[in-house]
Amino acid sequence: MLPVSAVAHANIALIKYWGKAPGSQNLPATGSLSFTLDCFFTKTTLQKSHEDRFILNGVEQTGERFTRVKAFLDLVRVKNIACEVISENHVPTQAGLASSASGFAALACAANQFFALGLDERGLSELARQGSGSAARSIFSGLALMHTEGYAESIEAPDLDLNLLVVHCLDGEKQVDSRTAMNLTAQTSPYYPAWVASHSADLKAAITAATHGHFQKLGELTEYSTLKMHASMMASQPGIWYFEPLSMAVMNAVRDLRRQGLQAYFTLDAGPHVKVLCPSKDALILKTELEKIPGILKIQHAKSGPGAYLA
Ligand code: 2P0
Repeated sequence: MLPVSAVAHANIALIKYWGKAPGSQNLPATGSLSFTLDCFFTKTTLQKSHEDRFILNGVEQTGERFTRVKAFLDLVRVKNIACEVISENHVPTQAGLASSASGFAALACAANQFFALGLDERGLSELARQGSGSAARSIFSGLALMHTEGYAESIEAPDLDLNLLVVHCLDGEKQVDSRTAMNLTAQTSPYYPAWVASHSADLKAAITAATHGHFQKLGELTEYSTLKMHASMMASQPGIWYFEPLSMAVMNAVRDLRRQGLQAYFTLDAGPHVKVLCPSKDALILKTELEKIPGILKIQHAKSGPGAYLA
């Protein structure tokens, strides 16, 4: 068996996934809508080995990270073949920038070829989901719609000009991983049922906005979804928040700039970084203005990225 390499790009949800359906299949409690980015990706090589190993950015992984990769291999391997998984993350690992999405999407794509599984895009998406929910969306380019049934599909939005400014607010890995945080939210937050109950209306409205090219409406729903998600996790016991003072400063600046006539909407995931949705015409001026906030580490301008592919 020859080694197989695959690349998948990270995605950022505009309408968030936060919480799982009961059961062991890693099905989401809600759908979601995401945007695959050009600038962040994972390249993964799968090859036969004498034992399972996971090497990430040149470092052999143990503990939870290895356990999740091994469990994924158990789903796909044939004839008990042991594998070495060698990944290069061109996205900060565990910083709330969707490294598990690109990671498991790349691994699913490589495994499909390596073990000759014969999966189509939907099958690949379902497989990637079992590694990480958000990974199901990274199989696709541009906008991807995740269904509660556990697979994603591409959404065509020809009249939308989407850009994300990724504003890096703090170095380092997050304190609480998203899986732990979403499970705690589901178990303890009184606002979680309201999050789930109100989600499908947001998702439906966002799909309509995207497919009709209504940038402003999609932006408003993007901010709404992220604030609802964070509000529900803040009401967990103990409360969880990923915002840092700089994150708040960027969120305030985005709203100020919007009042000045620019089109900009923020979203935050399980980390302190702020992503700002904007059209191309406003990207440069927004980047220039946001870079003036003291303490900002860097701002990357992301556009639509490709779906997962063999490399
Ligand atoms: C999302 N996040 O929709 C949401 C928003 C983070 C905040 O999906 O347990 O790593 O592996 O299915 O996909 C992060 O959670 O969780 C995530 P698992 P995942 O992008």
